[in-house]
Amino acid sequence: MQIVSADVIVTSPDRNFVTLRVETDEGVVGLGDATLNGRELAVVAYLREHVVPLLIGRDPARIEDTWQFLYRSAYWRRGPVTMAAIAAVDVALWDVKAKVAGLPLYQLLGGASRTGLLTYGHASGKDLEELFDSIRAHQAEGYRAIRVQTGVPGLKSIYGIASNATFDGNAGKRYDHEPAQRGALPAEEDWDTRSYLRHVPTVFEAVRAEFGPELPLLHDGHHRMTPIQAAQLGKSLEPYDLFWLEDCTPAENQEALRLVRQHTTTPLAIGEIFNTVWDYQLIVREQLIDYVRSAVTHAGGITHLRKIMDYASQYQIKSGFHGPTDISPVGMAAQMHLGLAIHNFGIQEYMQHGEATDRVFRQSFTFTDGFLHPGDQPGIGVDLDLDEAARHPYEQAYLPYNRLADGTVHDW
Ligand code: EZ4
Ligand code: CO
Repeated sequence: MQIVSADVIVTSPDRNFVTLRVETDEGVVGLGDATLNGRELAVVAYLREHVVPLLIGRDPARIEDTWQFLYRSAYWRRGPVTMAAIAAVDVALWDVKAKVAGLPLYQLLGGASRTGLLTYGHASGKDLEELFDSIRAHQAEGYRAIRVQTGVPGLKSIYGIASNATFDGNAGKRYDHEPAQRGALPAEEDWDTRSYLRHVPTVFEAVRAEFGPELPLLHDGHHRMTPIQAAQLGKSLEPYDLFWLEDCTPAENQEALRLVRQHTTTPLAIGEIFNTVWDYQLIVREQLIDYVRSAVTHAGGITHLRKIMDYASQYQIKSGFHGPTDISPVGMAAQMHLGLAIHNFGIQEYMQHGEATDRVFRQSFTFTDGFLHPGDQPGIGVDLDLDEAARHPYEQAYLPYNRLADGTVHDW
């Protein structure tokens, strides 16, 4: 079999998505997600200009060889743009292979290790009342684990709080929670770590008092703390028994987590902005984390994320794959198959996409009582409606950024 075409499709139903669509001489179609939130067109150019010409005529069955060829022949390794592009090719080829075999992808990855994937949803509110309503709404939808983010007194806008979205087709509807905003410039948010560190434990105390000790609770620090501040937060949250504290430090410096780990037993999750196993090398070997936050879409596809998870498994570290709405239905489906197959699955982040997105990407996964299952359609189980996709052209959108009270740019 040969690859005869590889097209990069950019569509913006509720938000921007970049999809690679590979087709073989036997008419088998494979899809891969290449969406890099706020920098989408860089991956489009990388694929169209430098990768697609290399795919034509290749044998789609040679997945590992294609991965190594794209990674090593570029010479310029790693990085979010490169790894998202390679991931898209990788997932598209796994989709083709599984369709040719007539099997859902998870069967080729070793078969199901569980009956479904435990998920967590994003509850948020600017104050406790709004937050409690949001937690109850998520429980009513079936979620059994909840991420909790709230406003901080004195800060105007802050990461993680759902608002009534103004996206086309979703106007006035809550769209939990999409930080990127359409427009020519990124939005500016404000930040004060000391206020945050004082406020967050009071929120978790209130949530435990209202919802009891059983409900698994998660929190995302979104890279804003220094190691010693992160250690302080981890300690102050210990009485509330978090499932995890996510991205407490930026962790480009993996050693930063040593200090955090020395001071707290709050479980740590990190890695949504990492893109290779080398970003995890030290923190896995020294057991400085508990959960891997990478997504199939940003960490080199099924082939590479599986290697990260195999490495992590030696140290009892589990998956917590990144699953915000900027992971497309194609990327979500791919990581559902991987999560179903690996032994060291932990939890899957899951936010529902908007209705317009679901019309562009026809999906076969199920979400029942808080558990996802990718379904049993051959391949990854997603079809792309090209006509629907064409109805939603790309719209520029940026993630926000932070400034401190004195005007200094801070990690967002
Ligand atoms: O900010 O997906 O855990 N989830 C997150 C997300 C990220 C966005 C960036 O594109 O941190 O909300
Ligand atoms: Co995060």
